[in-house]
Amino acid sequence: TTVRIIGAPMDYGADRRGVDMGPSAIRYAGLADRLERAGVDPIDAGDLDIPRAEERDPDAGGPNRGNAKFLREVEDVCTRLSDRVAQTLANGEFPLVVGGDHSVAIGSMHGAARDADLGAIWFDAHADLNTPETSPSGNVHGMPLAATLGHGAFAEMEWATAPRVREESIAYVGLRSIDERERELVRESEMTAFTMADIDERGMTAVVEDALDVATDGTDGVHVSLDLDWLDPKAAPGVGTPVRGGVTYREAHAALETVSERHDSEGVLRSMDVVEVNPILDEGNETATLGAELTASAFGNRIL
Ligand code: DIR
Ligand code: MN
Ligand code: MN
Ligand code: MN
Repeated sequence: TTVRIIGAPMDYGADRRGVDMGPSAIRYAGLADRLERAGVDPIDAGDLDIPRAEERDPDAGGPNRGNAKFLREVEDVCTRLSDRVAQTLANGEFPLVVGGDHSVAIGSMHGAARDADLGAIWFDAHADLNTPETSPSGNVHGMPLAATLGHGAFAEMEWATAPRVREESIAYVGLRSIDERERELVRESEMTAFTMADIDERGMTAVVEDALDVATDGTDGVHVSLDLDWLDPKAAPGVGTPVRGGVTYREAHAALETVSERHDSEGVLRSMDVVEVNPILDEGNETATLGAELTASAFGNRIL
């Protein structure tokens, strides 16, 4: 497999500046070498060109956009990212998107679902289901799944909505911080939500096997979205919105190893993103290193 590394140094979607340095930090942590050792062929396609947020007006999108900062800029980046991802797949390569904040996932999934029915596994502390109408923060990184599903104002945004991603093909793993409006939506939706409590009770491997069943059932492939705040802040301090009580270092590896085993036997993986690493908040680049390690685990890296 050829894995094309697409850097997306986007920080429009998050409040804490610095997440735009995520792609550099993850590369510096040896992403390409680790992938090579895992047995795949990495090609580093460099970064998308993304103007600095300080040169932009967060409210330039206008009032009809609701409460969603830098939505115009996010649209521009995700439109280009979607094309890059779709092109990568058309060339028979695997798109690995390295963020940047989680709003990049809108573009990754849009591109990966252009010519395929796409399931998704969402490794995240958060539900990412807010819309410009419901968001308490106005940060688009809390909205990517709502955008993909065309909720609220996103229904009119073709650059965001991916009709070939269906609710019933989405599984959350590790949820523990959900806004009030999101809680109702997750309960009412056909998405499958495995919270931290499910992991406590059943163990990571069993939960991820179930998540894989959900995301592969009736789809052509699975998108894995890895938000580093999924992990406990002790293991991954370099994120903008840390939440206590997260996944441990070893549980995280077990999860991605489970994905890779299913991929080896059934070829289920289609695309992946690794997001929310903020080197300014990190300690000795350990969160970026973990992002690189976990990606290698997803592609088959093993202890023995
Ligand atoms: C929060 C935080 N729910 C928001 N979301 C984050 O701003 O909408 N997602 N951090 O990963
Ligand atoms: Mn997220
Ligand atoms: Mn998160
Ligand atoms: Mn819906």
